[in-house]
Amino acid sequence: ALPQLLDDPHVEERSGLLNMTKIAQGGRKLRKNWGPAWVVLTGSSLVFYRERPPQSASLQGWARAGSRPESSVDLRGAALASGRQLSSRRNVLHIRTVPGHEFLLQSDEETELRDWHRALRTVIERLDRE
Ligand code: I3S
Repeated sequence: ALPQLLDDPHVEERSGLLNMTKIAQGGRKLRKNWGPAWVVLTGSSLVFYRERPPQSASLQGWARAGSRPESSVDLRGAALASGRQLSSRRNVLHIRTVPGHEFLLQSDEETELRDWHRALRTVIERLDRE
């Protein structure tokens, strides 16, 4: 069952609390609006929740209990880069998806953001090979 589990695009790869702002929607520039988000990386997408799930709940249980993501994006073909030029904040990542949705992710913890960078790159490269 393990290989099947690893292939499931909905399996969670990583989750955590990050600062996030959208900067473009469908290629149209948006005004920044930084705020905390609970971010979940699955095998194929990045999902944003307004708040973190209770420690006790599985993501599935939480979703069944009625919690809906604020937004989610398909990572297939997405571009990942440093957001250094796009923000005065430190430790910023820039993601642009194929439909032209762009956002920045930021953490005050350098290692935390580096781990997110690595996890996102792994997922995006895996999707590129499919
Ligand atoms: O890229 P910008 O325009 O310098 O981003 C800053 C602004 O969006 C600012 O909001 P207003 O211009 O709407 O007041 C935000 O408060 C800042 O956080 C933005 O810059 P950083 O460097 O934090 O991404």
